[in-house]
Amino acid sequence: MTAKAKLLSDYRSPEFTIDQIDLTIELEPQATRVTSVMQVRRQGRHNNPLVLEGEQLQLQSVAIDGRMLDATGYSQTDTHLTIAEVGDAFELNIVVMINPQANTSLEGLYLSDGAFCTQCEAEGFRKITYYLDRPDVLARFTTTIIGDASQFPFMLSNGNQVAKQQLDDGRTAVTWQDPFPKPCYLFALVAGDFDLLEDSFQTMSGRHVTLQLFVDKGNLDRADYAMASLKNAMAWDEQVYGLEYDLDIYMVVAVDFFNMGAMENKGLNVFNSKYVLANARSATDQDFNGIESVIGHEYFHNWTGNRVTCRDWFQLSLKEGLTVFRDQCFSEDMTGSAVNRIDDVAIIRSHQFAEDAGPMAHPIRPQSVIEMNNFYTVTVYNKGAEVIRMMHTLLGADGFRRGMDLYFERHDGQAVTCDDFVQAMEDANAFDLSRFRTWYQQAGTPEVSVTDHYNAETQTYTLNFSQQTPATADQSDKTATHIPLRIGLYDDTGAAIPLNTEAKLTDGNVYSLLTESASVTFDHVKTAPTPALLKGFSAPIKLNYQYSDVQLLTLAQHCEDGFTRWDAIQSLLARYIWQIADGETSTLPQNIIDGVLAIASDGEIEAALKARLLQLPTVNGLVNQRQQIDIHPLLNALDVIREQLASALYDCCLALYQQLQQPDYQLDAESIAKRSLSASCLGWIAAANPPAADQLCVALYNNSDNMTEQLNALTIANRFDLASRNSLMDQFEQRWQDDGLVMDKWLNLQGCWNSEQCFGNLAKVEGKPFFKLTNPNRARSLIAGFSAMNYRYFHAQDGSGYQWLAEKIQNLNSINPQIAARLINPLTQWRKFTAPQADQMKAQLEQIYQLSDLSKDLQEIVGKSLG
Ligand code: 0A1
Ligand code: ZN
Repeated sequence: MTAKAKLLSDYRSPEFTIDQIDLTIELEPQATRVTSVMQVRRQGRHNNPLVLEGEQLQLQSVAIDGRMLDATGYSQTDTHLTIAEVGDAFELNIVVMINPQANTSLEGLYLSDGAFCTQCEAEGFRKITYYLDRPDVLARFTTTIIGDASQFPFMLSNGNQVAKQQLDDGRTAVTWQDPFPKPCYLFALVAGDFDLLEDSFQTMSGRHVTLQLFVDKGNLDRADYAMASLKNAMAWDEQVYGLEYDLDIYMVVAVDFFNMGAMENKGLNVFNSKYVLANARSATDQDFNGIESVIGHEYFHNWTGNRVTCRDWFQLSLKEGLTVFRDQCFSEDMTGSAVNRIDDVAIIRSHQFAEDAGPMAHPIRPQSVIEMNNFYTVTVYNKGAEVIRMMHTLLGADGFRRGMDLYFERHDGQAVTCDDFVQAMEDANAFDLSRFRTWYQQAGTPEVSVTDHYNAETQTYTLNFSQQTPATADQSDKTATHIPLRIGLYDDTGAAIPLNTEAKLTDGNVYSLLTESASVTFDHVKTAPTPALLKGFSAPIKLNYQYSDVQLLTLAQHCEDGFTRWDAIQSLLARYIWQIADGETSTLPQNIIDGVLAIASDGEIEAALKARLLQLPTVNGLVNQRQQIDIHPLLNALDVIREQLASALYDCCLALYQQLQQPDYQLDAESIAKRSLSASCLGWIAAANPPAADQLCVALYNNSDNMTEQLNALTIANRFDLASRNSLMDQFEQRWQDDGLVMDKWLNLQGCWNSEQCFGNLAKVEGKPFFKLTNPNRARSLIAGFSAMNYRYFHAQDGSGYQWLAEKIQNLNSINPQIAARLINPLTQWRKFTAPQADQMKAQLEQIYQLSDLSKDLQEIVGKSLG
């Protein structure tokens, strides 16, 4: 059956609402009984029947106000239960049976390594019982869980535990009550045996909140960082937004089988264990950062998502864009470093720009959706966060806070739209955001082209801007949007020139480009300047200005804005990578090599920033700069530049590497920065002198006691296929084979092994006992390691890389459609590539599209890619 799209423009408010639901869930792996008692009310004047959503449910009984309905009283399809004759207010009692053990989609109620667990966002509650499964129906939930307490010592749900009793048959019944009305996507249930880390937090008004972190048995020594991050997040939200936690208990459960990062269920967050469990021996600095940001993210959702939720799923960015922005600010404040911004921008440029230019292009507020799970995207999340950040830039921190205050004052307890959010920002600041709203309607990456003119006589400097958004797969006509450009001018020595202009600049020299074209003139400019036009990446756009190499070197060496420095080097290197790929030149000019070397040896540059400044452009970032790519010449050009720079940087990097060694492991910002720069140096050493790097990798692997350094050694041995690569990989496997989360790192390295042997190797790795396609973390590590990071072999000339991925997708289609739809992404980009790659990729997609049981998730994505 071909799936049908739902449209934002078809939104209608619900015909019925549910004020209260009392759920009783009797746990049994293959036959769980779910009884729900709902207080239902008709909304408005109509005589329509009550239509409830429900999937994969075995209906046992339906009763209204205590009266059983026979089969003539209702009708059922695969997806709905319709009850024709209902009053204006009534009690509806429904009993269904479900099979959690057979649920490999990890949506609804399922088993994660023996523990019961739910995932209801976006539309998973309908796999638990019949319901009005939409976010604008807010009910008070009471949940009674019945099960064997010896098997499931912890039976958890949202809110506060209000009762616990032993039943006559030996089972235990635990009842939870959530005082806050909520949409069903925030419902959660967990039952299992865990180790518990407990702590508490005193809120700014003096209330005590119990904090509980549930982890798999034996993992308590990996739970402290998550707990500390939670307390930091709670304090941060009070300080920055005046937002306090609102229940007496906050629970976090870490599970091994989870499709995404984590889920903000009210009072009971469920986390992918990857974003909870960490200690120095088993986790990298990057893992710790990920934990801090995801713990923060889910906590911040309590206000931006739960207290104020979405009217419908098209408004997903209302909660996600805003909450990503909040977690990014939180991480920036915790690390106090400019490099967070660089790393956030890198995600936009490598991944979001690709989505915006590809078959799945959609605005941050999509207008048409077939499978909602396909819209948990970098566009909705990360571009959504950039859109919120632009409002923050335009309104300033105080103005943004005023807008947030008004938003909560107006909408606490409601299900609202993105427009309601923008309206609050606008009203609180009397700031016109009418043009700005385009960001919610238009897909595609705006391109701003800039020319300039310096008049030495009048000492004036003029910048001419024009903007244009290319047509996207979903929309052809685009209008001009509101683009904040944070500008700086620099003289030849790199000194900043004060900005004098009649044009209106907001706080921090931000110019609002509102029309298709506009000009700004600056006075008292004594020499022709070098402009920085998008400081801090003030808008998620592509900026075109014909910089000279010398201007870019000036910005790279002197600009006070870390992002601009990084961006300048990236632009310079990208320019020559393309020239080499196109056969226009074969070398990097000496002044650029010298410039990069000057940065590497500059003792003033903070280590974390230096590590970023020494990065080569990513393949994805480069691919996003052009319409069509001949991939192998591009990869070869990157190798040429890498080798050239490496031989120039070798001595400097070797010296730096030695200086950066730390006697013992610490997890503070400075130590992390040193490890990151040290890894970057090791990479350059490996590119210049593999045998020397091999020795260093072996020494680093054997002498360090922390995962960050060991994985750095392994990553470089793997990327440069150094002599010790196989023996280090074997050692690692021996040591960690029983630890799935750690083996994810190894699986990922196997996937991106830069070696001709990688194909035979993949088959071997798939046969390992710790590799399971049913576990999303395992599947993603190996599959995305290969297809999203191993460019040379994924794009192998004979198409075997594409075929390998297509086989995995076909298997995952029936196991876990959501994961299949994510992992197929590299194939869907086929139009970007020249022949023969494009045809080979397309052929694989066509085969997948023929599958008889193709999921809705894949139908939407493959259909759009081929369409
Ligand atoms: N709201 C969660 C993300 C999430 C979405 C869907 C899921 O399963 C289908 C799971 C989690 C967040 O933003 O953290
Ligand atoms: Zn979120």
